[in-house]
Formats: sequence, C-alpha cells, structure tokens
Amino acid sequence: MISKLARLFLFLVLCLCPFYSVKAADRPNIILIFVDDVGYGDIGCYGSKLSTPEIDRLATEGLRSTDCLVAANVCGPSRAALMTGRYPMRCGHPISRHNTPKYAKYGIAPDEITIPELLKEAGYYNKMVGKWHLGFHVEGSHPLDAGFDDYLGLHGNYSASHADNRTLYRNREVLEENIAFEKVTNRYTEEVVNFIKEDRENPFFIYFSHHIAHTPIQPRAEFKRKSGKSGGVYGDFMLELDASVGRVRAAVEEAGISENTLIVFLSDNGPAKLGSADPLRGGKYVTMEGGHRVPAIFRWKGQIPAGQVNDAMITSMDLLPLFCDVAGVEIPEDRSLDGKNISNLLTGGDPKSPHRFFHYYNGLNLQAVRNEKWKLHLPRTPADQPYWARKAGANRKKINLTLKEPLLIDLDTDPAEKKNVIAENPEVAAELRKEAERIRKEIGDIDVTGSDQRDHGLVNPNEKG
Ligand SMILES: [Ca+2]
Repeated sequence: MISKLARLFLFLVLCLCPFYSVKAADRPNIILIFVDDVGYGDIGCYGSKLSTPEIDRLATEGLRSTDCLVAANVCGPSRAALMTGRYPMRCGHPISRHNTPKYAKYGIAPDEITIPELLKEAGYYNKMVGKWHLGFHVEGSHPLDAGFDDYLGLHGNYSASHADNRTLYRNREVLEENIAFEKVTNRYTEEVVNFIKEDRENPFFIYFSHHIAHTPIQPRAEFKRKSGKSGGVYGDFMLELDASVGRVRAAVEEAGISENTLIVFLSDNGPAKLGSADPLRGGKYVTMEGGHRVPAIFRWKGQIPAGQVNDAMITSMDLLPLFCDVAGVEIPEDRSLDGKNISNLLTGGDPKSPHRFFHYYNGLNLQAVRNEKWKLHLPRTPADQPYWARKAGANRKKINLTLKEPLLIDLDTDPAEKKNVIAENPEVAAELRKEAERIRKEIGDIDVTGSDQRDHGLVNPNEKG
C-alpha cells in the first residue's frame, strides 16, 4: 500500500499544486459492504451449511479474517464505531437509537470525524446506500452531514409500524413511500452497480449498508425456496445477499478496476434468532464471541495476496485508519483512535494483531477485556446492562447475564467460552483486571465517567423509552 515516502510526496504535490488532481490510479476506490446481524457461522467459507458462493469467492480472492471483532453487539453503536474508528463509549454513541422522542437529538456528534470526511480530503466521492441508523433526522448526523456526497436508502430498520421506516430517501428527500421490503436489496444493488459502471476521474468510497439479515426476514421472490429445506427462509435471505455481493464484484471486474478497488465485507454484530455464530456461542445482544466476532473479508487484486486466512485479532474500528492509509490521508492526531492500521496484515507483511487489548462493552457496561487468546469476563448484574440484554426475546442468548465472579477463558481451546480457567492463570487475570481498570477510567463504565468519553446525552440510557 502507500508508503510514508509516497504519502509525503502526495502531500507535497497537494500543497504545491492545489489544483492538481491526484489521479484515481494513485488512490484506490473503496467499497465497504456492511451487512446486518450476519453471524460468524452464516457464511459458507466460515463453515456454514448455507450457500454463499459469491462471498466465499471474495474470500478466496483475498483475505478472510477469523478474528474480527465489532465494537458493539447491536446495530447503532457498532456503526458509530465503524464510522469514527472509536469505541462507542469514546465517540458518545453507546446505545442503539429508536424512533422515539428520547433519541431526537442522539446521533453522531458533529465534532466526531468520520471515514467519508477523511476520504474527502483526498478527493474521494463518498456514496452511501442503505441503512444508516445513526440519526437521520438529527441535526448534524444525517449521512450528508457525516461526509457523504449522496445517499439512497431506508435510514433505519424496515418497520411495519413506522411509515418513515418504509420510506426510501434520496439524500434528504422522500423518493418513495411505503416501499415493499422485497424490492429494497435489488434497488440498492442496482444503484451501486450503476455507479460503479460510470466513468469518473476521482476515486470513490461506497458504503453499501444492507438490511440483510436483520428482520424482517423476507427474501425477494426469485430467492424464495432456493436454499433448500436446510436453508429455509433465512438461507434464501442469505442467498439474496450473496447474489448482491456477486453483482457488485462483477461490476468491479467488468469496469476493469479490480486492481484499483479495495472491497471489504463485514457484519455489524452477531446473529439474531435465525442466524448462527458456530462454533462460537451467543449472538446479538451479548458479550460472547458470537455477539462480537463477525465475518470479515478483504479483497484487492494485486495488493492483498489471494487465499489468505488470518487469525489475528482485528476490529471494525481498524477500517478508518486502513482506509486513510490506502487513500494517503493523515489520520487525525487531535483525538484518540481505537482502530489501528491493518495494511501490513492484509498484504502479508506482518500477520500479527496490531492490538494488545480489546474491550467489550454492552451499552455503557464494560463486560470483558481480551488479550490475544485470553478473555476475562467481568462481574455484572442485569441492572448494569441495556434493555436489549435483558429483553425476553434474547432468552436463548442470556448467557452470563448475571456474573458474580470473573471468568477467564482460553479462546484457543474453548471458543464457546464454557470453562473458567482463572484459578490456573492468576497472573493473566490480574493483567486483564488492571487493563479493565485503566480503560474504565479512560472511556467509562456504567457508574464511571471516563476522562476521554464524549457525553451521550441520554437520560436513563439502559431503558429503551
Ligand atoms: Ca445489526
């Protein structure tokens, strides 16, 4: 990817010749395919029985990560962290928002710096298609306020009960009211494919944010009953997603820009009711690996060697520094970033994790700290946790809802997190406890305000209403 020297050269060129447009060839296009509630065990190449040949092909052509963690186990905070490269507690968005007055002013703070805002500095055209979920009607937090040049989508989850959640928007305007959900993914895919086909001088960033596999589980007619008895309606839904990924990949190939386009495939959190996190345990709403570890695939012909499977711990927050690196943009130095540049890891230069620790928050509650294979679950009560962890629908995943004593897990031998090995490894537990104390002081906990924590501004944040 772009060396420091090359970046310095680009910087000097931009300083000396402000009207010189750096050619697209110098800066790759970036396509981020972000999927919703797709579990670690929902993709063929991750061991699923579901058929996802196009996503598998993307992995075969690039790098598949087996240990990519998202910063939250639900949609909203996971997306806030993705866009800012910072833990939700740090960037002020630890809770998922809803269409109620409580969240009227709750979005991404305008002072946060997002991926598209940074890429814009390098002349990127930033396009967003799909689910935003970060405050569409909140002043300063619309995708166009967050650095995107254009937007098409249903801004939140599709909902039968809220008309605004069935409205397709183009930028800030209503494009179509009451759209049938079955049409949406195809509409999005056409938008993205047509955009890729256009000739343009400047590089682009596309943030394609799917509704699949979040509820409603309603595949388009042509995919119904196509995944067989074992796949069911969920398998059909995943087939529809897979076909969309295939169309985007094919458009990149046909446009002849594969060697100049980084494609990333990533999920926002673990699976809900119908999905699978196998061989991990738990899913959406909980601090188990099944809630946080997600499929993550990186494909860039000629830059990322094909056929790699990498087991180093990386995070969704690493995309911001990665994209800055490939675009030749300096990362912001006026704030703490939790993401780290994984360029070297992707190109095979250094396969190790750039992270020493990962911190698992459930809403405002620090619940676990990880260092490589070791994960320390911290004591917690139901009252410490947000409504989603306590709700009846999360029953099957109510694992460790109450924890009186810490648990130490060796994830290498026990990925399902069943065996407490704290008695055998007191030094490891002590180190992780120390790190928990440190991060709690820095970005907070349910009963602590951190020194580097943006105020979320929510009253009674653990409750939905
Ligand atoms: Ca989600």
